[in-house]
Amino acid sequence: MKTFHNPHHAGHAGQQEMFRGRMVPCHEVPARLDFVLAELERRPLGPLAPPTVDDSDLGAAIARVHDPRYLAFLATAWDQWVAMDAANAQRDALPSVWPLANRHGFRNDVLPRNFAARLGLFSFDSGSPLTAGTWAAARGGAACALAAARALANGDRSAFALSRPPGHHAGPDFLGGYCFLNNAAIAAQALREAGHGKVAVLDVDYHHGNGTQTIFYERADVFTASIHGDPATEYPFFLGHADERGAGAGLGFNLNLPLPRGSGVKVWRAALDTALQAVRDFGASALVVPLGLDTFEGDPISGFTLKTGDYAAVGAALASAGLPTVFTFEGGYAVDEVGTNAVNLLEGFQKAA
Ligand code: OKP
Ligand code: ZN
Repeated sequence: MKTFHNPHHAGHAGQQEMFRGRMVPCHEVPARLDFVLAELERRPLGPLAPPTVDDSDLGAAIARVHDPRYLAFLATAWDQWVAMDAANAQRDALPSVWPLANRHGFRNDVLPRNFAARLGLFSFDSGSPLTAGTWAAARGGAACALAAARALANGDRSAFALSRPPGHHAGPDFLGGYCFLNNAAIAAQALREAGHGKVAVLDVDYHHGNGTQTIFYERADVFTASIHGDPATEYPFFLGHADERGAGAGLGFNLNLPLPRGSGVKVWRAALDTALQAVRDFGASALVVPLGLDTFEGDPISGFTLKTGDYAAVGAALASAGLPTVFTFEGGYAVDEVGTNAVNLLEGFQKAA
């Protein structure tokens, strides 16, 4: 399995996020990726390289998944932030005001003139700081996803897009949950365009992949499934319920498997079997796995209890789908263990594939 890693990831290093009523150091830190890289160097699964995709291809692949108005905002957001006040160059941009989208009077067609309002319009939480290096890092992550999809198109059976910030919470026109560009969706769309008629996304991060779900919600060609903490009590709260099954042409092509906080490996593995059966029934010819390791018992912000020794079997179960597979790196905040857990899963996949 080739790994494409993002050389620009460390340029995205938020200082603080809003967490339970106070500002705390960001959970989503550059060291997360460094631990995975270090473990891949100890236990190689294949070549490690930065992605090589040209700029116009990359721009086109991103624009297949995200709205032009959102991309125009994101590409210049940092400059807009600093233009408001030169002192902002030392501070992360965090939103502090949001429109209530479902209330009377919300005008999605009007781009606010104030940057703070624009940042609110395009985001859904106060935990996702936008920094000087965010756009370059997010774009580098999209390049990893595109390179991984292309590796499959060239005959590889699997590929790993190792990047941060993560992507599965980013929607067509919104950021949040530490995510800015949806790497998994970009990979899935690239696989569609490489000739796969049906692509499945099976999200194993602790948190519901609300961005990915939203991107493909009305489509029948990309089946999205997610196993996650029940949004009744867990982030991102407003999406991820079992009765969200897709809409329009996409009805029946979204599967949410919410599990109670505190769930252990037995319950989680049963949900994985359900999701894998649904992927088989759908008839996908390629699979994208948004790979979060925050299902781990030691994760500081999550509530499942999987152990380091469980992940190899999870990888083997994913391999049982028998599909060419792209993995994108998502959550996992027990930084010291995230590399071991990730490589355990990927190695388990590769040995069984
Ligand atoms: C990202 B991924 C809100 C912060 C709440 C956000 C968790 C994001 C998880 N102020 N925490 O799915 O691992
Ligand atoms: Zn997560």
